[in-house]
Amino acid sequence: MAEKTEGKSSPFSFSFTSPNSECNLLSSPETKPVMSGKGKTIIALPTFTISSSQNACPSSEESPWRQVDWSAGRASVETIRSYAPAPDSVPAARVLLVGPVGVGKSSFINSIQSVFYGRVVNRTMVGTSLNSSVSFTKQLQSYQLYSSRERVDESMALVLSDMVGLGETNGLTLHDTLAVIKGHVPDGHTFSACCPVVSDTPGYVKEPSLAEKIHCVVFVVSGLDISSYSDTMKSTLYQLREHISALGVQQVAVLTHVDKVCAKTARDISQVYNGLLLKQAMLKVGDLLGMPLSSIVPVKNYSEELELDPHTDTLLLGALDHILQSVDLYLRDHPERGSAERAVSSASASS
Ligand SMILES: Nc1nc2c(ncn2[C@@H]2O[C@H](COP(=O)(O)OP(=O)(O)OP(=O)(O)O)[C@@H](O)[C@H]2O)c(=O)[nH]1
Ligand SMILES: [Mg+2]
Repeated sequence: MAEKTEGKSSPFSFSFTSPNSECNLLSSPETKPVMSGKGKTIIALPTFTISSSQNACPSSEESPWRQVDWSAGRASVETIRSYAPAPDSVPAARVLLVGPVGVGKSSFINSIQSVFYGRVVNRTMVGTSLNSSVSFTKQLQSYQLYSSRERVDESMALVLSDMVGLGETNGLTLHDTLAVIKGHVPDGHTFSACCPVVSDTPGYVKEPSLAEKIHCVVFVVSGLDISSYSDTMKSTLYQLREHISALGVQQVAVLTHVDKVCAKTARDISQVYNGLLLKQAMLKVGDLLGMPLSSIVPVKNYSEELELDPHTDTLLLGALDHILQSVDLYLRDHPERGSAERAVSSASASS
């Protein structure tokens, strides 16, 4: 049981109750003593072992640790459907999904598109390669989201870019990823370890405009693999974070496969913020990427369903809202550049 010797609060000082019958606890929680700077606060952090066969879901507090309006539903769809990037900036928010192979990057795009389409659709190719360490997605592919099924010629002001996954031994390089973020890489480009993106690469964009650059990078990580990444992968992710931060580009992390982490959440997605296992998985994502918990959002992608589920939609929309807020922050921090570029392009258009 988590224990605190002094009444000082800590983000980690949550207590948990004994597992109830709803949540088959697999292994007894071990406790890890943690000491604060001057040794005044001692907190026992509960650690659990996640088994892939049965997923332990010890309940946390009585109330969820993050508040979600599960009834917002269609109202949120309408709000985000009419999203427009900060006035006077770019025609569409451009978001890149980055992450290890098979974590659900392509599925996330399909899931978001499904919410606005009103039924489960697969715009991106989802699957598994024969060699599971090789990414199924091979190219940079950008999708401007359709705003609905009915309004066929209307698109949203949002482009989600899918890309090759980061492999343990192969896959995307840091150099090529940064080239994509800076807007140099043409859509449809097939990545190859032996042919890094250079200025001679066909379609190379020499001077990308703000509209062509990535405004927010979404690190996608799977709840299934969160404890098993190698040191090489951890170092790749850290390096990426450092370089992307140096570019001033906003970043968000999305934790997928939450249904595989916690059985209670698998049955009812609205339980996502009630279980300790998911909170712990999100803390691990924070450790892996060096990100605060407030930058991490959990989702369950549509993977086997044919029908939409309102709670799954709400979680996906919450993640998208978080991403769009980051896009707006980025665009607000780059106002002059956008205005200058438009001034140049309108000048050249009128000459
Ligand atoms: N249960 C569950 N399955 C998921 C989820 N997200 C993705 N999947 C499944 O995970 C597998 C891989 O998903 P993809 O979307 O192809 O993953 P990716 O990151 O694009 O993979 P690569 O392109 O190979 O790098 C597919 O079988 C998906 O159906 C999720 O949240 N829950
Ligand atoms: Mg993919």
